[in-house]
Amino acid sequence: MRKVLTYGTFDLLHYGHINLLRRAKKLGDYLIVGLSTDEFNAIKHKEAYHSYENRKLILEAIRYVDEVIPEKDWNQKISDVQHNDVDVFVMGDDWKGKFDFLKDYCEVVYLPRTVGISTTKIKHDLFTINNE
Ligand code: C2G
Repeated sequence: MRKVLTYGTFDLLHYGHINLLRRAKKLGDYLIVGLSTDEFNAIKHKEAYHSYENRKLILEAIRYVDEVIPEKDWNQKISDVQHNDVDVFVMGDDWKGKFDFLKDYCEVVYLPRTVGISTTKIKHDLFTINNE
């Protein structure tokens, strides 16, 4: 079984996330998502609308996702790859080059981001609509 691993916050789930997860799953047979905890989001200077538990609930309902594990810090990726026998690590290409150190442990693939959508854009647009 070819195992794929990706990470993210996946807040206010949108089609950019789904495009990423669908393409990531196509690279193997089993997709693990390292979901950023609320505490790790604070380290990433991100504040998710949905809690970790609710973001996990949503991700686990997606047909492409086989398993969700917590992403608690920047330094767990090598051990995650090793402990889960991961063959392919995947991220959107806004992260291109940032995780090349994982090439010693598995394949590393950066996929083109979906243009025109982001959680930040959703929040901004909703704020604008409600304050016009
Ligand atoms: N993504 C995408 N297209 C978008 C928006 C997001 O392909 N329009 C991808 C990102 O590149 C990432 C994944 O969807 O691979 C999740 O995005 P975020 O939830 O924003 O994750 P991020 O904050 O980038 O966290 O250790 C890695 C970090 O946890 C990544």
